Amino acid sequence: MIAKQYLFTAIFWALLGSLFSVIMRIQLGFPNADVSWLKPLLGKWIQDGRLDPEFYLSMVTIHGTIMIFFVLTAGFSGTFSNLLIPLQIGARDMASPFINMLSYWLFFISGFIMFCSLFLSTGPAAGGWTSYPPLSALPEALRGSGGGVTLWIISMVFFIVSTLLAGLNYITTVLNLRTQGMSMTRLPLTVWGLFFTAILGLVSFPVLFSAMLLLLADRTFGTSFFLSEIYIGGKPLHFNGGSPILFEHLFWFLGHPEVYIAIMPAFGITSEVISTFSRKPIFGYSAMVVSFFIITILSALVWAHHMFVSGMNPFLGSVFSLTSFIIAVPSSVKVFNWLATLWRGSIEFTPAMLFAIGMVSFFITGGLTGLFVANPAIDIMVHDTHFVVAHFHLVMGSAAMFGFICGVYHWFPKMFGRLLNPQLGYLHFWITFAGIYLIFFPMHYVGMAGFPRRYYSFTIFESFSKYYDLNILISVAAFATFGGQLIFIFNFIHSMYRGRAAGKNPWKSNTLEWTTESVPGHGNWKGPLPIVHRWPYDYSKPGAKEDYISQTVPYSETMDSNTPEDQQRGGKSNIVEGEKKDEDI
Ligand code: HEM
Ligand SMILES: [Cu+2]
Repeated sequence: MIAKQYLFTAIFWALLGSLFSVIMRIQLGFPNADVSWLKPLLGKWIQDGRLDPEFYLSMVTIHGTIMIFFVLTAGFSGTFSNLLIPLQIGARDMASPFINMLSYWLFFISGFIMFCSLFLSTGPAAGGWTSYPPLSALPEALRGSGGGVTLWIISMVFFIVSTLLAGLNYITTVLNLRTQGMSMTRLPLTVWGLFFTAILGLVSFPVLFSAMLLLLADRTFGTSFFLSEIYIGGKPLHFNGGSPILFEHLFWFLGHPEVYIAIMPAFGITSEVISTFSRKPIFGYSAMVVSFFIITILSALVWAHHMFVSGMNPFLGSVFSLTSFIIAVPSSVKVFNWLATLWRGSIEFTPAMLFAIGMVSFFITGGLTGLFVANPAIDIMVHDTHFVVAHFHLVMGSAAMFGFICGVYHWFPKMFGRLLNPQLGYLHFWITFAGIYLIFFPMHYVGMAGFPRRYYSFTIFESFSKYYDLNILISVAAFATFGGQLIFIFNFIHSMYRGRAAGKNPWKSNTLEWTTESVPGHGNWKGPLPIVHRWPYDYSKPGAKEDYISQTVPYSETMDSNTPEDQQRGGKSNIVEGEKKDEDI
C-alpha cells in the first residue's frame, strides 16, 4: 500500500518535473518565438509574449529538485523498498510499519510545501538545485531568492527527515526480518541495491541537513556561515568571515552520493530483470555485491570533483580526480556482468527487459563522459556547460529513470494483479529511448562549443548562432519524449482496471515475491512464510525440469541443477539449524 502511495506520488512529480523541462526547452529551442499561448498556464510569468528570465531559473531549480529528490530518491527507492524488501526477503511487513507511514507523509508534506512555492508572488526558488549561496542566502539577491528559497529549505528539511526514517527502516528490515534460509548471500540483487542505497542516504543526508539549517540561519538570523563581505549597490552588508565554499563542500558531500542513491536501486532492478529474461544466472553475483559495497564507500570520497573550478587547492583536485576515476572500476564491473549475463542468453524482449537494456546503454554512454569531467583539465573547459548537463542526464537522469520504469513494468503485475499492455510498452520504450539520445547526445556538442547551462537565452552570442538548429532538434525531441510518457500513463491507468489478469508468476521468476498471490494481502503470505533453499538466479540449470527453479525449491529435488559448490556439499540444503527462527509460524 505504501509502495503504491510512493509510486503515484512519484509519477505525479515526474510529470510535473518533465513539464518544467519542456518549458525550458521551449525557451532554449525557440528563444524568439511568441509564447503568449502559455499564459493560461504560467500567468504573469509570461510578459509581452516572453518567458520571464528569473522564472526560467526557477524552472531549472524546481525541475532539478523534483527529479532528483522527489522522483529518483523518495519515489524510486520508496516504491521499490516498500514493495520488494519484505516480499523478497520473506517478511510479513517492514520492521516498523508506523515509521514507514510516517516517512511517506513527511515526504508528502515536503512535496506539498514545494508545490505551494510555485504560487508565491516572488516565484519559487531560483538558485539551482544546488542552491549555492550567496544567491540562496541573500533574500534580496534576486526574486527567486525570497520566500521561494525559504520554502525550498523547509521542504528539504521535511524531505531529509523522511529519507532518514525510511532508510533506518529499510536497513533494519533487511538485517532482521529475513525468512528462514534467506542468508545475506542469497539476497536478490535488488535488495542489495536498496540496502546500500539506504546506508548511503543515512551517511550523507545528515550533512545536507546541517547545511540547510546553517543556510536558514544565514537567511533569517543574520549569521554568516556561508557569506563573507558582500556589497550590494556599493553598500556593504553586515556579513563577514563566512565561506560559500564551505557550503559547496557540505552540499556535495550529499550531492555526489545522491547520484548513487538514485542509481543503485536501478542497478539492482536491472540485474534482476536481465537475469530473468536472459534465462541465465546473473554473472558474478558476489562481484556485484562487492561492487555495490565499494561504490557506497567511494561515492562518499569523491564529492569535490564538482568543485574543480571553485578555487580550492589544485592538489585536492588531483586527489578527488583519482578517487573519481577509481569509481569507474566497480561501475565497469557491473556493466561487464550485465553484458556477460546477456551473452548467449535466450533473451526475451519484454518491455521491462528493453528498459533494463536501455538503462545499461545510458549508463555506458553517460558514464564514459564521466571520465572526461573527472579530469580537472577537461572539466575546467566544460564546467557549467551543456556538456555536463548531457553527462548527468544520461548517466543519472535517464539511466536511473529507466531503472525505475523497468521496475514498474516488471512488478506492475504484483502490485495490481494485471499485466501492462506490452505493445504500448514497446511503443513507449522506443519513443523514450530514441528521444533521450536525440535530446542529450547533441548537447555534448553544444556543450563543447561553450553553451553555458542555466542561461536563459543565447541569442546575443553571435558565436552560438550556428547551433540554433541543433537546439531546435533537442527541443523537438524533448516534446516528443514527453508525449511518449503520456502513452505510459494511459497504459498504466487502463491496465490497472482492464489489463489481462497476471497470475502468481507471469515472468517465471525465482524470487520469493512470485510465490505469493498477485496483490499480496495483509501479511504477504497467507500460510506460513516461505523457506529459502537456494540463491535467486537458478535459471536454465542443466537437468532441471523447467528453466527456472524458485528459491523455495529444496536442493535435493533437483540435484543436477545445483551449482557445483552445492553439489560438493552433497546437495544438502545448507540451512544452518537454528540460524534463523521464523517468528511468524
Ligand atoms: C527528457 C527529460 C528531460 C529534459 C528534456 C530535461 C531538461 C533539462 C534542462 C533544459 C535543464 C536546464 C539545463 C541548464 O540550463 O542548466 C535541466 C536541468 C536539470 N535536470 Fe533535467 N531534463 C530531463 C529529465 C531529467 C531527469 C530524469 C532528471 C533526474 C535526475 C533531471 C535532472 C536535472 C537536474 C538535476 C538539473 C540541474 C538543475 C540545476 O541546474 O539546478 N532532468 N534539465
Ligand atoms: Cu559527483
